[in-house]
Amino acid sequence: MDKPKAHKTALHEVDGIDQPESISKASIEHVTRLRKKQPTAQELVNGILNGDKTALSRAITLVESTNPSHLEKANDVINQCLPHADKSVRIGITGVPGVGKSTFIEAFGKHLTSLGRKVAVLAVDPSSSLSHGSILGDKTRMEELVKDENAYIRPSASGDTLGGVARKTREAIILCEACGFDTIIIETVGVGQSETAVHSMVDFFLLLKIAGAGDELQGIKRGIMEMADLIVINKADGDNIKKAKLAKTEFNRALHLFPPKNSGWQPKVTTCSAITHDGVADVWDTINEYLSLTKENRFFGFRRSEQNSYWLTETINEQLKNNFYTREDIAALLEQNKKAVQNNELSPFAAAQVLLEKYFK
Ligand SMILES: Nc1nc2c(ncn2[C@@H]2O[C@H](COP(=O)(O)OP(=O)(O)OP(=O)(O)O)[C@@H](O)[C@H]2O)c(=O)[nH]1
Ligand SMILES: [Mg+2]
Repeated sequence: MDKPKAHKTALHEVDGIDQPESISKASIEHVTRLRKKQPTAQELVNGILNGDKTALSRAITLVESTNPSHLEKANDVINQCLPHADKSVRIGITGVPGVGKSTFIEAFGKHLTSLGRKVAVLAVDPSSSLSHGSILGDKTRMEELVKDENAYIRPSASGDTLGGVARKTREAIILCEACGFDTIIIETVGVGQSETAVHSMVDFFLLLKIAGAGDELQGIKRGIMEMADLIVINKADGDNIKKAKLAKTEFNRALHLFPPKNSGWQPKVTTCSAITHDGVADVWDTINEYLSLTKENRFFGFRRSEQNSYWLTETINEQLKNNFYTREDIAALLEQNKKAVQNNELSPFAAAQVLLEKYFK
């Protein structure tokens, strides 16, 4: 190939040699074609049912995609996975930043895989949309679990709304279960509304705490404590053991003040150390007690079907809202009406009516 003569300036660098035609074009095209080839829904489903984690990851990516053309394929995959998805236990774990969630999940997850269970860890963390989830950085905190072939760790889906992120996680649960993971751990940071979303997709909800300076019960949102089936006081090691035991007593007392749960389960408090692993096995024993009770009194199945109908309406709400706000004509009219409302020229209700009428016409 002839190249135009380069100007002889001080900035000119020596030309490299041209790639021999025979290697480049054909093989590069071939590789590109292979890379671009997207597996079909059926290929993904087959892979997932065979326990293939790569297929699982690709399917979760598909489910998370915001590209409308992926929706049909994603739904196809999920529907085919659904019949294989009901043999698991789903555990939600929440706690404020620094309480030791990642360290605990590493210890707990390793304990579970040592018992022959297959563990998937997912996260609901809408705040991490940009950084793509703290779990990624966490891979160092979960070093052993990441390497464990019976474990699968996936960072939080990204998205604008908690509802969107949560729905994608719920679908990811189904895919993980179809892939053979029988224990699903959903982690969330205990700072916002995300606990409620996680609570509505799990069988068992675990609140991780650390012993403070006597004021254990302050600063916890009552709602979160009410959701907990088990409060685990972490970092009960070294000098902290005594404080942790004291906190346990206080939490126990507080829990007894709550009305009894529909599950028939009396929430418990326990201490553990994610570092020394003391008490980690007890957490799993407690979850098993809960499972025996709620399977016997049928609450387990009842709750799962309640959750299914909740997610049906949630998904409709979410998609209607999205569709409404992203329609260009609506967005323009909304902007216009907002001004009118701010200037008291139009009541908020009248403005809403106009917009909804336009939308549904
Ligand atoms: N002494 C002691 N330290 C712990 C224990 N568990 C976690 N830590 C330490 O606490 C710090 C925070 O732990 P993480 O596991 O990252 O906490 P996290 O809840 O995942 O934090 P975020 O991801 O920021 O929400 C780390 O320095 C851990 O080593 C424990 O049981 N005992
Ligand atoms: Mg963490």
